[in-house]
Amino acid sequence: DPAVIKEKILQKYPPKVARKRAKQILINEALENETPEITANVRTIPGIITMRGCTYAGCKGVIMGPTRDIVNITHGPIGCGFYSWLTRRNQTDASADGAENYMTYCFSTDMQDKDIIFGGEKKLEAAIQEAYDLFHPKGICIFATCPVGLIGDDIHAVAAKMKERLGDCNVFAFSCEGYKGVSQSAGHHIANNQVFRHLVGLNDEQKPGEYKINLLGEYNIGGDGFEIDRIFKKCGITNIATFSGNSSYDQFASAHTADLNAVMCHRSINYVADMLEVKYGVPWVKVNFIGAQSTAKSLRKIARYFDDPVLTERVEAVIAEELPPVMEEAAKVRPRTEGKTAMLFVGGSRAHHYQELFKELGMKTVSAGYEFAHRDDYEGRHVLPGLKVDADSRNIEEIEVNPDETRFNPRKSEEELAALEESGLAFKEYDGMIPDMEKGTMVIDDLNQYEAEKMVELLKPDIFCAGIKEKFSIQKLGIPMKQLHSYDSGGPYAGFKGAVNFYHEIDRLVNSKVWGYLKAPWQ
Ligand code: ICS
Repeated sequence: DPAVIKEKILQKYPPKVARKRAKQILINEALENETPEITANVRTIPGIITMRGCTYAGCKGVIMGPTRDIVNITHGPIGCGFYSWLTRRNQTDASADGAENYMTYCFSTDMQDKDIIFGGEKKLEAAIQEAYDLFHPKGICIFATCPVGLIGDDIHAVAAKMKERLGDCNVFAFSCEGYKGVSQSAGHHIANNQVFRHLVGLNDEQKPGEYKINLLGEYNIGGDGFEIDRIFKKCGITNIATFSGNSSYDQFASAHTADLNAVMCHRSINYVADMLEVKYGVPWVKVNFIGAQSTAKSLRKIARYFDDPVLTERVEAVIAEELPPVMEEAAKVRPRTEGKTAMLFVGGSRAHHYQELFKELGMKTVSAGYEFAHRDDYEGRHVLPGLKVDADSRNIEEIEVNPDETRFNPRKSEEELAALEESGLAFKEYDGMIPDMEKGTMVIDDLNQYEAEKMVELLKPDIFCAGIKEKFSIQKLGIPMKQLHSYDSGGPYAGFKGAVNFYHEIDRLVNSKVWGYLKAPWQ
């Protein structure tokens, strides 16, 4: 009984903490057409070992990290740069002629005590100059870490000064101090704002190709983006820019020339989707390429938008060719996975998206939650108008965007959009994770170490999915653990080929005999 489980988890806390956590632990008992309310995007209670990361991680590591030809300089102690350096296994393809790839380097000002005391601006200036002299990149981005905000280094002034001095290099900075928001999520927003302000729209050149889209919120972890691009190519869909897996400076600069934004990770990039729509007139739809059926559904969504029989036919042909063998593979694995249970605790999207792959294996997600997503990612975007702005969210800049005087160009007329909506294509819409989960399942926001272990003890799932901080504590409980941030050493798991990889990986994990030999502390 989930109510008893919730009670058992809360028992351990002091009353005040229990009251707060109770609002973030939700038993999914949605009535028809009604989603229960959860508390999200609030501070972690001090003393609790959260699964979350920091604002700098969300800005530098998540949004800007996967771009190969921008030099990303961390202004701060060396650890911040080091731990955000490719640990997420975001891949890139730099095989094209003249393509630059700086992702294999870790750039940092390596702040020392004396920089904290006397200021680090000169050191930052020197670092930008050194990076420029070595690589002559198109762009250099500067990222603030906690001490930078505390001592008051003006990274934006340094960036502006260096941009002017260098002449042919776009230098801009992010005030993404780790403590700036309650989680990584604030860093996404800060990154979205600055990329939109300083980079999107710089290249007006029309790229060749038909059916031009941007794929927003796909970070090419374990090569996911490569598989999605393979499918797009086969369908004849042109991907102008991915934000930001396998991306380049020029992709960002050209993003406003696409005719549709397909939003994969709603949490991290919805700001860019909204800004592109307001300034340039590009509509957006939600997609999900995790799960073979979801992939087919998302391709059909894109085809419906362009509303061209040529594209629709090609998309249907690709689905007819690629989907059946994937479902055959699922059917082969299913007898060994059917009825097994999973728990998914990942950042802001995957805890939802990966439930699709488990469904294809006949597995049930008994509990899931996000580290840092907002209420709209749980309950759907209809809650947006009612969201309270608190001191922490007010701390993150909202930039005002207006239609571009010369380049605003609505891709579809009001009537066309209305007709598409009528036919079932929802624009600017995301229904969130909760409505997709079965009744009686548990949805937990900002899960912590203690709760993770308690959940495993009480519900004994067949697999637990989270990140590196959880990996070994869970495995020591005798439960197989799959990292959904970095995919351990696996992937891709997106698209059609990725789904097959995932089926085999989960089959291997949940049916391994080794876990039975482990003794959990309660045994
Ligand atoms: Fe989006 Mo880890 Fe993405 Fe999501 Fe985001 Fe992070 Fe990763 Fe996780 C992410 S952008 S780094 S889908 S690629 S910050 S796995 S919300 S926590 S679930």
